[in-house]
Amino acid sequence: MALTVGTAGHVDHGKTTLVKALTGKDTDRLPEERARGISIDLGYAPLELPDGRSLSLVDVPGHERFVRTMVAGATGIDLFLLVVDAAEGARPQTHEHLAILRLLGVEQGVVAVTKADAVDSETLELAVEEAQELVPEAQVVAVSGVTGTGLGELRTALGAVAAATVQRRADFSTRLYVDRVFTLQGIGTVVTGTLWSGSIGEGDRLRFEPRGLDVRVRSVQVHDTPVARAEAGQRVAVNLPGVERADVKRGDALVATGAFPRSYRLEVALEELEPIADGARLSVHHGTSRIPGRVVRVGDAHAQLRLAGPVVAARGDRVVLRQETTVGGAVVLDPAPPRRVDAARDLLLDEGEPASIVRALVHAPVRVDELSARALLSGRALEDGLDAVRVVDGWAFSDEWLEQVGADVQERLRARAEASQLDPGLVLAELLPPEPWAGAVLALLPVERRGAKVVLPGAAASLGARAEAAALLERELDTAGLAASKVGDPELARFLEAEGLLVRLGDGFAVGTGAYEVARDLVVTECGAAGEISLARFRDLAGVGRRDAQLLLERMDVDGITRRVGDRRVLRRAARAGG
Ligand SMILES: Nc1nc2c(ncn2[C@@H]2O[C@H](COP(=O)(O)OP(=O)(O)OP(=O)(O)O)[C@@H](O)[C@H]2O)c(=O)[nH]1
Ligand SMILES: [Mg+2]
Repeated sequence: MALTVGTAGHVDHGKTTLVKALTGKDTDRLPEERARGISIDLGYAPLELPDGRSLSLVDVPGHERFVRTMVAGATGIDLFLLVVDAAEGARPQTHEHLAILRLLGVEQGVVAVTKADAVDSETLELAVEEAQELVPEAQVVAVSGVTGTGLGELRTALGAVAAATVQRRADFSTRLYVDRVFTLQGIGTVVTGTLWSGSIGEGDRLRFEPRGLDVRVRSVQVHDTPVARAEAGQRVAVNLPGVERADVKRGDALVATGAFPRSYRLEVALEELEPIADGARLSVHHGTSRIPGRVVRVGDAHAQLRLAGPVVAARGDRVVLRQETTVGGAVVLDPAPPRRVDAARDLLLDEGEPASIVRALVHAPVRVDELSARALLSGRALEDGLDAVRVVDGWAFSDEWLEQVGADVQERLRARAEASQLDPGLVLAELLPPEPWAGAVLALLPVERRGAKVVLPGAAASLGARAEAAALLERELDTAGLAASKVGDPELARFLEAEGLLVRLGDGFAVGTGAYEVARDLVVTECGAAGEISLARFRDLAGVGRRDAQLLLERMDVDGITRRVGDRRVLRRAARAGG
């Protein structure tokens, strides 16, 4: 498991000197850094430990003007190496860096009281005591970057802490925040960063967010050594052909395509060092980026950060909030929340239970793959969370939502059944909104699918109050014989036809089923003898008026018995064969 250790501490307290003493590498490589004798940008070096473990070391600048850079370096680290000058003791950026480490959740580390060679033993002892008070949970080691005193003990201490540290965020897909971009002659653009999660290998297709630029990885190095695949926690340099240097900058994220949302809002749990007012404007430091933002407070402990630019984050990420100084930090609850704030939802998200998170999110149906693409849950946590909901066809539905929709749907079907006992069903489009999940949810609702219709379980069409009207109509049709009767209730007509009691003709007319069969036999017989039948001939044979004869013949056309040829009809082949 690869771990990264980051320095911290006040300007000039000896961080870079100590890094060089530990690793042999001078990370102050910029001409301006050399000229001014202070660090300006982040420096990187591999650190080999006595137990064979190798760590990545990030050296940060201590000057108060470069705290922003320190934060960018510290977001990717697992352990801290806090450096305190034995003569000076803790100074403002000692405290601020320590606060930032705590806000970022970097709780494991070692304190080096350095420049031990420059003070007397009494002063050194006092400095060590003070450092121990400042960071009670960490081991304090007295060292000198110049004489090398204490370096062995410091390495051992770092090894012990590393052995006890578990890498965070390992669950998510590939994600690297760019801290450097440069061009190498004949090679092209290279970006570097700490790989937060996932892995990066030759040939991988990844995406730069938030700009949405698709790239292919040509080669990968870890601390200047080529590797086939870099793993989470490592310092990685990625060569990207076809990418212009100007296309990418510090703060961008190199991620698995579609695995993380791009958002202008972060829903967070606040950690305040100073009171942060509703509406406060501040800098939001996330990954290696810094984005201006505004705080919308939600309840006592939560907030929505509205950002001036897009951010690519995941649930559980830490951010640092700064104005002139560091005023607080926050833990991301939802990296792409709806704009409308909801205190109850924030509380649920903050509970951290996968089940309550899924419930908070699945207030409406959500695609399962979207839950992971929104960087809210992954791996085990996602599986656990999905146990709390119902999943059909890749859609997740919460029990609460299902209950509500189920009640709603039953209510509508009940009303329909009352209004229309003859046809108590509704088609899907009449029952549910035209959403992509409408088909999937049906299986979870207390309803029955019957053909194209949805009905209440066990519902059957019945005549109900219309039974009397039906009996009347039947008698009327009986008396009318081949003459067509007008039926005032089309639904009833449809129902009785389905029951085999009548045959509907055009214009709302109908005849009894027996009468229709008689009429059909007349036609078939006549056509058998004469080859065809005219309207007038049929009218005479049936003994009905012209209109009724017409309606009967048209129905026979529809039924595929006859076919019109001019003003006559002939039998269709099927009817001929059958008749
Ligand atoms: N005597 C003595 N001098 C030291 C020691 N470590 C650092 N120095 C001196 O202290 C000064 C600052 O050292 P740096 O290592 O650049 O300090 P830094 O913490 O990296 O400073 P920034 O990156 O600008 O915050 C330099 O002049 C170093 O030579 C030490 O152990 N003993
Ligand atoms: Mg330095």
